[in-house]
Amino acid sequence: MLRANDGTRTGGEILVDQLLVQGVQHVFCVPGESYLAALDAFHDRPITLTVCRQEGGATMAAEAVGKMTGRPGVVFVTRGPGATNASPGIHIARQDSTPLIVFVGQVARRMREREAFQELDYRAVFGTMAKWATEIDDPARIPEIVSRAFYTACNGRPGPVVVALPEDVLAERVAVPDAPPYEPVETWPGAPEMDKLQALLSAAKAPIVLAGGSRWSEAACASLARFAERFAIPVATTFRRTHLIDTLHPNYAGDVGLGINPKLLARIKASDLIVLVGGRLSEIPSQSYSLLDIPGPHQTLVHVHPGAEELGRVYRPHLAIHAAPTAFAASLDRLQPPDPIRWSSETKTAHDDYLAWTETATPQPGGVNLGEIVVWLRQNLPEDAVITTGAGNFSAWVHRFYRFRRFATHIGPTSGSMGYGVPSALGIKRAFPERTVVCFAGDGDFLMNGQEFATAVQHDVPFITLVVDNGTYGTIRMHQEREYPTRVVATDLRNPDFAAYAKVFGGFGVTVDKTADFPAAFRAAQKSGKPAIVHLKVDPNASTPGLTLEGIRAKSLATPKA
Ligand SMILES: Cc1ncc(C[n+]2csc(CCOP(=O)(O)OP(=O)(O)O)c2C)c(N)n1
Ligand SMILES: [Mg+2]
Repeated sequence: MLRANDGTRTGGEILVDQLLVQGVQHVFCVPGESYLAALDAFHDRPITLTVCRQEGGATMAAEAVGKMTGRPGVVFVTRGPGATNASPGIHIARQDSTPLIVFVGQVARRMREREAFQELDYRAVFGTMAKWATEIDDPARIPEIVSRAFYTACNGRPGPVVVALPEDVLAERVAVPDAPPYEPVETWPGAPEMDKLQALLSAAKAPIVLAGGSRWSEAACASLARFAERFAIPVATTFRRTHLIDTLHPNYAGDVGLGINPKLLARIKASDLIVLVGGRLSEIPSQSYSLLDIPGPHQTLVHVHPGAEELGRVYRPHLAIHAAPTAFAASLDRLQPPDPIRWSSETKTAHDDYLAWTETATPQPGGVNLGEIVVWLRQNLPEDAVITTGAGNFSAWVHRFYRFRRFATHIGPTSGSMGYGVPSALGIKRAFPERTVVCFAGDGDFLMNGQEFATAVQHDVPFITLVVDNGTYGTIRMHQEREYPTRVVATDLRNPDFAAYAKVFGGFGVTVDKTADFPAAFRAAQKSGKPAIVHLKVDPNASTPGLTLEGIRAKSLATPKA
């Protein structure tokens, strides 16, 4: 490593060495002159740097790695416009409870407070979005602050940390030792809480587990599945957390998100004990806060969450368990099921309801049936394939018909941020090149971060993007037809040829306008070994798996407005 003979290192070197100590292997960035000394330190150090085309994409790629691994994703962006471009990724990490560390350039210390070139006060700008926003004033404190950034991003409810780096702090040389690596802080349930949970389970007639949030692991998911079997208890997953249990597990009851199976909704409402593990039951899974009464649900609510501040925040739980899902799941083995178990046959019905709801694609107008494509993928992709999505109605077919089998195979923004699918696929395929990675993007969604397709080509990261092109911001059109039928405004899209887009960027592109042509197109995309786009021409009238735009419009016109 580049060290001066006097034992000093630049702030940039200290910083990147500290990332190595913390076990960081992948960093995403868009370069800036504000952090040249840190960039220079990457030159000689064994961290894989992925140079992106826009900071939103870079930050989402890093966030996806954080989501997948439970360890902080790391991104470097320049000051001012770089930082504001990064904000959607920071917001996703916030809402999705993902550990993320964003290093941002800053003007030199001697220029601060003059509104120097691209100067921002990051503590103020990200104060309500990040878990912690700070600035390093002294290169000798870099190890301390980076260590704290890792602890803060990961402990309790994980989230984003923003660390601003004044240019001269990075260039200054000091002699300072590295800090030791962070150790994840586990939060265990106490014996009294587990005893109370035992008593509640023993008294329940119709219990259900809702699994969500972050701080899960493969082992925790296995423990949850074991508990589900021993207790014959149904387990549902919350919005975009479908990967927390094998969907073909006999106790799996379905996805509590947008377009929920009405039978599952009724089942949760009729349950007498809800064990909510890891999630917050926020607006989308709670069906706009209508699922449980606020603040006091009429069902008995057990809320297990790693962030103490989330317990009792919206729902007043009968039993609050301050624990990470990892530790809670590991504690489940010591609970004993009642004998006999009163709800076994209901659990079987719950899984049968899930299977029936997802078995066969619903009919759709137009030549391409997205549901049939998702069913084909679920039958043909390896179990550990990772599916990423952005936001838009196209994702409803993925939620309904894809059957996730393994932990961390479903990577989507619970925050509903468009533009997430491509950069998250980039981040995951870059960090896990052996995995098959498939991105679902809407036509609107894709072009919010489609520039990162160039990053995929540059770094040779061959994931496959399915661009679901219905020529509209379909979700908003759906809302428009419901609220203001026939008054279409600002939702039509005139699109490029997305297959040609892939080709001119140096990737593989193919267009599909008939469902039957999809398998061959997908295989050709795989065979190309290149980043690929399969351009799916979908009928705009196919609004959701269960509704057409025409149907939504007709219903709205027939309903007198209050
Ligand atoms: C960053 C961002 N901007 C705007 C929205 C609002 N929004 C939600 S869905 C949607 C349309 C999505 O269009 P498209 O990607 O084409 O998917 P479709 O709904 O047509 O399947 C919009 C504009 C959002 N969720 N995120
Ligand atoms: Mg669309």
